[in-house]
Amino acid sequence: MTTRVYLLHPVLKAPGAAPDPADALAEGCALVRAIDVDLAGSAIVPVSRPNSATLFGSGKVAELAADLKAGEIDLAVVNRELSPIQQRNLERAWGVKVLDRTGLILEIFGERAQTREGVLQVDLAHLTYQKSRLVRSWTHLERQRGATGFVGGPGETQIESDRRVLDDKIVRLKRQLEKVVRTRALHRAARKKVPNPVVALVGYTNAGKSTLFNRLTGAQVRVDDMLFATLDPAMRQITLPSGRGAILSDTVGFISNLPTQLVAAFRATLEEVLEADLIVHVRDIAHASSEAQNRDVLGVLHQLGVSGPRLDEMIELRNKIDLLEPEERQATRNAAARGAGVVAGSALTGEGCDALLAEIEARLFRRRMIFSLRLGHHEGRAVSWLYRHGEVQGREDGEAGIDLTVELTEKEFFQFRKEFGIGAAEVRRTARAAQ
Ligand SMILES: Nc1nc2c(ncn2[C@@H]2O[C@H](COP(=O)(O)OP(=O)(O)O)[C@@H](O)[C@H]2O)c(=O)[nH]1
Ligand SMILES: [Mg+2]
Repeated sequence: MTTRVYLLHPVLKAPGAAPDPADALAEGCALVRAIDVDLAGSAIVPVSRPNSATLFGSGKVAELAADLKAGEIDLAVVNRELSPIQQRNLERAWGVKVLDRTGLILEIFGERAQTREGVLQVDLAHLTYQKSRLVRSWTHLERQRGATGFVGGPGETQIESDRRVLDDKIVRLKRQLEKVVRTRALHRAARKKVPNPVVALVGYTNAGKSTLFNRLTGAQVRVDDMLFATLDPAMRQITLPSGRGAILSDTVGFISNLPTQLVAAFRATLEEVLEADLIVHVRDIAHASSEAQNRDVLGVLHQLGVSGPRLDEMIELRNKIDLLEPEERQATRNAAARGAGVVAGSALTGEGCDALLAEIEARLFRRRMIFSLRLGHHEGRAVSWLYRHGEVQGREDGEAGIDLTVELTEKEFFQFRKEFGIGAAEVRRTARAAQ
């Protein structure tokens, strides 16, 4: 039985530029769809004066209680931060579990974190979130106790010891994280099991990544269920126009107004993108903030170390052109046709999907690229592999190892990495070779 979810998007009267409620609601829905639940309904709820105990006014709380009951809802998601008290009161009033925005995002990250580092970062964010809830409700209890003259008692002791347990866990996690960041061995081992090059979809939540993922992988049969069982469920095989295979990876999307305490966890889950052989940036070209979103994504990718030629290789899908006015749609098609690595289309109607697959194939398999890498003196087998398969254009034998500049196709490069377990992030693609 899947969990039935109802999404509530509260709109507070606030001065300044608030995001379009419809866009914000759509983003919230895409976030809910990112976890394994059934989105039964959603609503925009205007809040004229936020109630500190329940956020919504008492009439609204009662009205929503009836709606949730009628819809047989198990989980209500409020697309905004709730105080611990608001969350608890709403759970009591509605008789369902209530998750706020931070809690929802933590759920998504928890399901998606793949690397050891990603998992630890998410756990850390989760504990910190729990701890902040404890601290705040503790202050609240203390205030109550002050009012009644009641000092000490089991409540305080319990919360104090809960906090200590959380603190201990946090310290332990931080230590583990330090260790993990130093070694990438596990990561490499997992990588070697993947039989094909990996193409990662990045972009804002609600841009259409999962729709595209399902469209491109929908008709595909799993070649080896056992193999894929060990992979992220958001990774599936696709067949390119020539019949060659690749693995498509649907990553965690960028989230507007990401709570600051979740930034590290978000970046850690995105680090898998660094290991991908090719990145496809899915953009919602019909979104009012499309340009700002584009800048955000490029900025974060840059900070993660995706830059230079690796960024040049990235494909940009201008998605949702079906939502544009005919004239604008044609202009977007024309602009994409002129730009290298730019495809215009619609994951919903399927327009442009063949062009996208062709572009993926071209970038993965046809182009020869120049790679620079350093190998250890003991890695003679890897060095001779490169001489056999590629064109070695430069070699310097130094104390730290052998620096090689070699021309390979992406496919050959991928085979090399698979055979010798070298991460994509450890190699520099210095330039694109002549075709
Ligand atoms: N009109 C239109 N809607 C789309 C298109 N692609 C995705 N959508 C819709 O946009 C919403 C978010 O899509 P989703 O794939 O979940 O986005 P994600 O968060 O990037 O994975 C869904 O309601 C999709 O049906 C498109 O090309 N055109
Ligand atoms: Mg998605």
